[in-house]
Amino acid sequence: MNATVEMENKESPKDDLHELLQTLERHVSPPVVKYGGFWVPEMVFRQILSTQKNFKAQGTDIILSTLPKSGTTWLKALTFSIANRHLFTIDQSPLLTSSPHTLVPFFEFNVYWEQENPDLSNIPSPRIFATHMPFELLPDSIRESDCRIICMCRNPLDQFVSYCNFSPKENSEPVPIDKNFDMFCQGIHFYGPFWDHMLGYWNAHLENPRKVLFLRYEDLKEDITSQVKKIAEFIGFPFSLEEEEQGLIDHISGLCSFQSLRSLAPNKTGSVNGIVKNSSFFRKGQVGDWTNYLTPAMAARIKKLMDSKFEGSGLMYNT
Ligand code: PAP
Repeated sequence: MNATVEMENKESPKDDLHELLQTLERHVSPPVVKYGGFWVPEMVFRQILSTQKNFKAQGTDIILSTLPKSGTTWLKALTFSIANRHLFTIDQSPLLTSSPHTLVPFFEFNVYWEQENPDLSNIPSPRIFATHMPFELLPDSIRESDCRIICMCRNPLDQFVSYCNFSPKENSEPVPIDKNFDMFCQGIHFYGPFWDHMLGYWNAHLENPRKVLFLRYEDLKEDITSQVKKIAEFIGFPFSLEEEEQGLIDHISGLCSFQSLRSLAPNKTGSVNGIVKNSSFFRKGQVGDWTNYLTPAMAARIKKLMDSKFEGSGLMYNT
C-alpha cells in the first residue's frame, strides 16, 4: 500500500497534512515518522491526528493500549467478555461469530480509518476502544475524563520476535530479524521506542492506578484467573461470589485462550480493513519464543538496553 496516498482524505486538508509531514523526521523501512517523540506508522498518521483532535472520551469508556504484538487480541477478547457478560451467556458470545478486532475497534485502523470525525455517541456504554498510541499522544479528553485505560505490555524480546514473524497477508514475507534488530535497539519501530512507550504508561499507572491499569502478557499466561479478576475490578464490573462459583471466570478465560480463539471461525477467515488477515493474529502465543530466533548476544543487548532505560523506574519485564 502507498502510505502517502492512503493518508489523503477528502475531509482532511491534505496540504496541511503534507506540510506537517515535510517537517517530521521519517524512515522508509519501517515507514514511520517521528511525532511527539515517537515513531508512528506513516500509514496511520492522519488517523492519529484525527483521534487527537476529535475523540471525546466519556467517563465510562475503556481504552485498551498496547504496543503491537503484545497481546492486543487477547486483551480485547477478555475485556469485551468481562464488560458485556450480563448481555449474553458464553455460548452466545459475539466472539463466536466476530473477531475481537471487530468487537473492539482500534482508533487508528478502524474508528478514524476513513472518517475524520465519526459520530460515536450512539455506541452503548461501556464503549471499548483500542490503540497502539503512546500515553503521551492520547487525546486530552482521555487523560482528563474518568475513563479507564488498560495497558498491556510484553517482554521486548518476544514482542520483537512476534513483530518480525507477523504475516498479515497471504504472500507477505517475515521481516528479517537481522535487518530490523539495530532499528529496534535504536527505538525505530512502529510506535517505538519500546522503552518510552512502556514508561509513559508505567508512570501514568504509578501516578494514578485507578485510571491506568498496567498488565503483563506473561502474568496472564501464568495466572489468568487473578488477572481476569483484576481487569473486572478495575473497569468496575467485579465478579460476584455467585459468578465465581458458577465458574464464569474460567469460562471467559477458556473462551479467550489462544487455542480457543484461534479455532473459532471468525478468526480463521476475513481481515481487518481488507488488509490484515484475522488468522495472522494467532501465531504461537507463547512466552519465550525469542529463544528460537535471537542469538544470546542479541538477547543480552536488548536486556542491557532495557535495564538501563528502566533503571530507577520500578518497571520490570519477565522473559
Ligand atoms: P496486534 O498486532 O493488534 O497488536 P496482538 O494480538 O498483540 O495483535 O499480536 C499477536 C500476538 O498475540 C501473537 O504472538 P506470537 O507472534 O508470539 O504468537 C499471537 O499469537 C498472540 N495472541 C493472540 N491471541 C492470543 C491469546 N488469546 N493468548 C495468548 N496470546 C495470543
